[in-house]
Amino acid sequence: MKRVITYGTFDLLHYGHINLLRRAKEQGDYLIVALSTDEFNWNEKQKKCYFSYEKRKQLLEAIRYVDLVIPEEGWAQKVTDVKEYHVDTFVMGDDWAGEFDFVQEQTDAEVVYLARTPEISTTQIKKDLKLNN
Ligand code: C2G
Repeated sequence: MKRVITYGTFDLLHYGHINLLRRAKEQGDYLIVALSTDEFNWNEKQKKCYFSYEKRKQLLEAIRYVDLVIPEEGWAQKVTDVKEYHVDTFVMGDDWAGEFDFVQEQTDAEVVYLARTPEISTTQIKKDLKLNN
């Protein structure tokens, strides 16, 4: 069974995320999503999530492509995650291209960067909502 992992905040969940998760699942048979915790988002990414970790986890677990959701609590867990979960393929959107090549050097996993879905982002959604209300 080919195991895939990907990381992210996934808040507000939108079709760009779904496109990523669908293509990540196509890389194997079992998809693990390491979901950024509220603390990690705030302390490391200065992102204040609209939905809490528990709510974002619930949303992700309802997606047919997702088999397991685990917490992402820090930048440094990727190599251990890949080893602990016997991951074959590490997937991220290409806005991260090159940032995680070390995973391929330090583990047996292949690192794959997939094209982001253009035009959609949480920032854009928030901007549009502000404009239209
Ligand atoms: N994504 C995408 N297309 C978009 C928006 C996002 O393909 N229009 C992808 C991103 O490239 C990423 C995933 O969806 O692979 C999750 O996006 P975010 O929730 O914004 O994740 P990010 O904050 O980049 O966190 O350690 C890695 C970080 O946790 C990644």
